Amino acid sequence: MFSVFPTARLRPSPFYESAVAEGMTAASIYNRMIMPTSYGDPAAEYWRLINGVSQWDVGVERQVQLKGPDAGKLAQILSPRDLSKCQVGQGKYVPLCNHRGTIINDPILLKLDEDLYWLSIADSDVWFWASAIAAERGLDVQISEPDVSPMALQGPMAEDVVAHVMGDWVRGLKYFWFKETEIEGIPVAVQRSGWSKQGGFEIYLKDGTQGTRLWNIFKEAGQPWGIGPGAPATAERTESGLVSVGGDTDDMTNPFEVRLGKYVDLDVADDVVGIQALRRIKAEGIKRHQLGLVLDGGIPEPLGFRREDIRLEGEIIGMMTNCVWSPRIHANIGYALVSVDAKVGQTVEVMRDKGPVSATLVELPFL
Ligand code: THG
Repeated sequence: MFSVFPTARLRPSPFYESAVAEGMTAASIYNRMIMPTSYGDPAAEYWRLINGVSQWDVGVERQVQLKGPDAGKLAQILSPRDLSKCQVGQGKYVPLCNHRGTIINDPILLKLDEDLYWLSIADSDVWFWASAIAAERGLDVQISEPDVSPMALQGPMAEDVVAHVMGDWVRGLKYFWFKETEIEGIPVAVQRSGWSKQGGFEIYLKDGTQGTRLWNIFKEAGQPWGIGPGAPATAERTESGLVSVGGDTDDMTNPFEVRLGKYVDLDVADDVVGIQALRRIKAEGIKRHQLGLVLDGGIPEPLGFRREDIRLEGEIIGMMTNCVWSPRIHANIGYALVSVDAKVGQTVEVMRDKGPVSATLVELPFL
């Protein structure tokens, strides 16, 4: 057993004390913060997400705020997805690419006002990136990381719990749309979103001193539905085909390789970062693609510290980027980032630490 001590550098989330009180047993680092990953009973946590409602400390999903006359302009320059029709109160899933078309983050963009946006980021320093691009392009926009921290409620019962606390209006929220409001005087934004395909909401806390209070309001309200703690779930997200940028991608991965091409609009303006490279990649055709893997063997054998090579007829054709036991498929499943010559239905070998394991390439998502 070892302890982790939050510091100014390894920043605690406003829900950190709640996570510890709930019995957190494992955590990861994300955006230089502690992200709880387990509460000691993975099976219970998984089935609660699939059948009930699960409460997550995802304060690590930091907001990069763009504010000022050129905020909308900067948002569009940062993302190859067309944002011209995005309305105030709407959110959109937007890949961010560098000048080579490599995906460097995949935030949810929230348009709070005509001159105010948040990028709810995955694990990389978008604050630096946005500041540098804004300065180089001479834009009139302030970039900051505001005191905003999401808490997720995920699972088929999440809507009942959130409606019980907030009112039935939340049932009418469309996917990724949000509303700024208060809960017992605590300022929040409520959005239909979350990193699972089981449905649910995220409550963006806008006052970091109120984390424990907000956590407990939902914990108490959720008791009739059997609410309990959980975390972004590797098994569920893999079954559901969600991409983890930085995990499933490397420093050469473009959006087309990992099934994110539908979030790239090739006819956005020429000043969008990476768009020239993305047009070229699209025209030339991709060399790798992301497929699912179902591995032989009946016991859970997750990925270790490294990505593992995949071989087809003795030749390395790519790598397995994640691997997890699926309680619903009853197999170890994972993602392959492999040559486009590799096709669904083929049998490959994954070079695991204990030796080669046979696996079948399948279409994503699994479920
Ligand atoms: N919520 C919030 N911030 C986040 C995440 C989140 N920041 C980090 C990370 N997650 C960002 N990445 C994703 C990846 C996928 C989705 C959301 C955020 C997602 N995708 C759906 C899909 O792929 O099926 C729907 C996308 C669509 O079609 O619009 O939900 O979870 N606040």
